[in-house]
Amino acid sequence: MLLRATLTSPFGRKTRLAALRLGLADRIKVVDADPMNPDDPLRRDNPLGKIPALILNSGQAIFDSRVILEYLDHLAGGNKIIPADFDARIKALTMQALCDGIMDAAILVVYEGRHRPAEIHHKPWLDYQRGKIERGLAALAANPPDPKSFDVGTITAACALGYIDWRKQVDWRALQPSLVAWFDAFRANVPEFDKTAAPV
Ligand SMILES: N[C@@H](CCC(=O)N[C@@H](CS)C(=O)NCC(=O)O)C(=O)O
Repeated sequence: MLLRATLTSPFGRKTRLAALRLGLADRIKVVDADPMNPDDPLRRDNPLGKIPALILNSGQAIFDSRVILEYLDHLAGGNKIIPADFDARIKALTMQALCDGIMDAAILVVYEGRHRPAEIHHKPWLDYQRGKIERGLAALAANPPDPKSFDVGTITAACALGYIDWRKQVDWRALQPSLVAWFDAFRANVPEFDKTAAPV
């Protein structure tokens, strides 16, 4: 299978981390993708031009990261990163949605700097996105999942914190100090997490 992604994408990291931890990484070749390049096959495989996209051996392309995690869970036998128990499943999926939303807002903050000239950066828009990040982090800190659990919720929470650590859209460690212990506990429990960090 091919995974169209970059090593810096937090959504790509969700899928690389899950594949590594589930013992599926050797079945997946990561191919660097450039969403901005109209000639990149990414747009053929995902009309939205977003990464990650997983190309199955049949040629079928699946996206987004949530669907890829569902697929990896299925390949690994099920009930591995998406709990079979209904209540646990809804909880994990909601945690994933919360942390995907934090990452969406964090990416928009980065894109404002990357894709728009400095003279038209719009502070209210950046504040609006940072508000989502900060409220999301507060919600995560108020009700953190078990850091010993490896599921779509904790995977996404860790990838969100790792991404904001790197890009510094907000100072999450100062805003939510209790999450530092959570993050450290997850990293200790899941050594594969640090192995999937963006190269420096
Ligand atoms: N909901 C998507 C979000 C993916 C996403 O936003 N990926 C970013 C890179 S981290 C991207 O491809 N951005 C390019 C664009 O939005 O055109 C997922 O879960 O995979």
